[in-house]
Amino acid sequence: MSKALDRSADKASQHVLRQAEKDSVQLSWDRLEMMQPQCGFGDLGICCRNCRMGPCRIDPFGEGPQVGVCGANADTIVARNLLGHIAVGAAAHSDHGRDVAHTLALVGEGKAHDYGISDKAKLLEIANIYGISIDKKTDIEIAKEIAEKALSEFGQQHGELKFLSRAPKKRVEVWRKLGIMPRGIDREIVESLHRIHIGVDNDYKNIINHGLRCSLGDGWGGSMIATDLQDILFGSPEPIRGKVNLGVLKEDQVNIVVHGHEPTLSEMAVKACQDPKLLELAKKNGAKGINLAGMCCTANEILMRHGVHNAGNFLQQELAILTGSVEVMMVDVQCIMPALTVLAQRFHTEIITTSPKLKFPGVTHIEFKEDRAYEVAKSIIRRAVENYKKRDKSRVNIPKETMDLIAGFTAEQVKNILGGRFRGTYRPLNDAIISGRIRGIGGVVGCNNPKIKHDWAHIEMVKELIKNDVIVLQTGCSAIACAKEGLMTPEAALEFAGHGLREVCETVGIPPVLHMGSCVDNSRILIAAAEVVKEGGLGEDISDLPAAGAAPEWMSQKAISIGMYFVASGVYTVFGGAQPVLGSKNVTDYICNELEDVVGGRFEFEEDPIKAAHLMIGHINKKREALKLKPMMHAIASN
Ligand code: BF8
Repeated sequence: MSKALDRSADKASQHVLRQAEKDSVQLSWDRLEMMQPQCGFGDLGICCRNCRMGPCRIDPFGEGPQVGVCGANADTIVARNLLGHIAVGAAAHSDHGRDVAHTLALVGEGKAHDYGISDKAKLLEIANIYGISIDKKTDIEIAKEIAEKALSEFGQQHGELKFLSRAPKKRVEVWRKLGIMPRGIDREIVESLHRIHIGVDNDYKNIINHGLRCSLGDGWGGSMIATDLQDILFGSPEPIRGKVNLGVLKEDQVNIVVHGHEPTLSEMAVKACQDPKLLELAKKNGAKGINLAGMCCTANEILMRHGVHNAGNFLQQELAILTGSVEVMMVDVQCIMPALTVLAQRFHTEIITTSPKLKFPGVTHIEFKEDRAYEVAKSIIRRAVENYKKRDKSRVNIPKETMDLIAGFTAEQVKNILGGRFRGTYRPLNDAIISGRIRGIGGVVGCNNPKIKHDWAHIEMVKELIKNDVIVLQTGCSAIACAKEGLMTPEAALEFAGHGLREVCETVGIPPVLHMGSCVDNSRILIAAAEVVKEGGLGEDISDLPAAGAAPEWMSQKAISIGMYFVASGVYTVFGGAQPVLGSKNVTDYICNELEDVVGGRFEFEEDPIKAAHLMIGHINKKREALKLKPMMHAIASN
């Protein structure tokens, strides 16, 4: 019997999964099965490979060793391993931010002619936050200073990261009191690595608290720099229509899939696909056009800004190649499966790496350079156009499913849409929450994971939340999952939202689920939360808000860093499945209970998406009560 229905909730993916079964193609789901049973010590976080006295492992049943060779116990080992994950996740996001700042610096120096300043308002806003005077300066001069300031924050040794001042005052006080204001982005990551070296930090709370600090350097630092500087360079997103799912691949066109995270190159690919000479060449080669489609977070970036169609999320990267219709999959960094190259060899698909940070042995590497960005993009598109001739049309098998969506809801756009472009304000949102039309705000983000039926947990959770009048903000692969289900159309409010939320969505003309971008754009959710606090009537801190976060299908280290900075910012955050901490009762207790008294937010682990949604709703209700808000206008929906 086919396993496709158990593996994915998405019809397009099921279609390709069935084909893969027929052809005996090995995919991530199969590799997961082959990996069983997975290492229980790793799962519980109680193995340590940090030095050559080890590897050590703690016996979870209490019968064998309870300390490693150096004497580290389960608490120390689990906390250290978790801090390692946070540091890696924060590094990935922040290195992305660094690259964007570097591109802006090159623009400022006149060395990256293919880019310019696309959002002057954002340029001035960020200059103001950084305290850069704009008097008698050109945009380019201001951009140069912003880039220098942003780049300096990576290696900054003392003081505080500037963007943290965008958080509510009370929140900043919490961080200062606890001594977890990040000083520099890289500094906190390096210190994390130092602390987990053999014989350094042994106090699990001290280790986790540094994890909070390091993650704040991601959310309110590296990721926020990535988001805001990308807005300056490429333009801030505005609500825009698009299409999502594998059906956006075209049978009669050259298909190029851009996969990864950093939009510096994919922005150029968007332009290069419209190059008249390349279009002409495509026609000469028998194709009707050049079709660019995105995958994972770089897809979210170009969808948000240009409406470029989105071919799917993390678990669909292998499936896209299996359609036999992809001429080139061009990748940059993060979430690129090493399995792609083996799979591509079955077809004519060429994988092209573009970042010096990510190469595959024997795979074409065309290095991206900011100073000749358009040229590089064109050369890759040309390869794809030439490769079209090698496509075996008899093996093309593109699922027909696509779905419309509206993307492009930034913190600023939500404000403008609610309050009107000329008097942008969060007042209507706050009032809707205060009056009991909207119960609260849910941030549902994160990855896919073959351990959980693809997309299923995202969709179930989000439907349950909106049914109960919780407006949902989304990013990353989670956003793509719900977009495919049709939850990001205004009509979705009529079909799926509770009465109160539906009224608000109908009045304003927005979907009940708002696509806020890629994973670095979780920083947009932080800013939106800070704005809601600033607007007044819902407490003085993010931790006062009737709001909750979730990552129902999480798998990456970046997801752990994101979760940590949400918790550190005061948000109750539910992960669909435990982080590797259960081997230490103390660490689990600290991050899932005690942290609430420390930073106002905490983790919860719950695999069942409906139960998880109700945990979020319960938390939101608790916050509503604490704020003495009016009862909800409409009763809670039953299951
Ligand atoms: O950065 S959601 S699977 S693509 S890690 Fe990766 Fe997870 Fe997708 Fe976006 Ni984020």
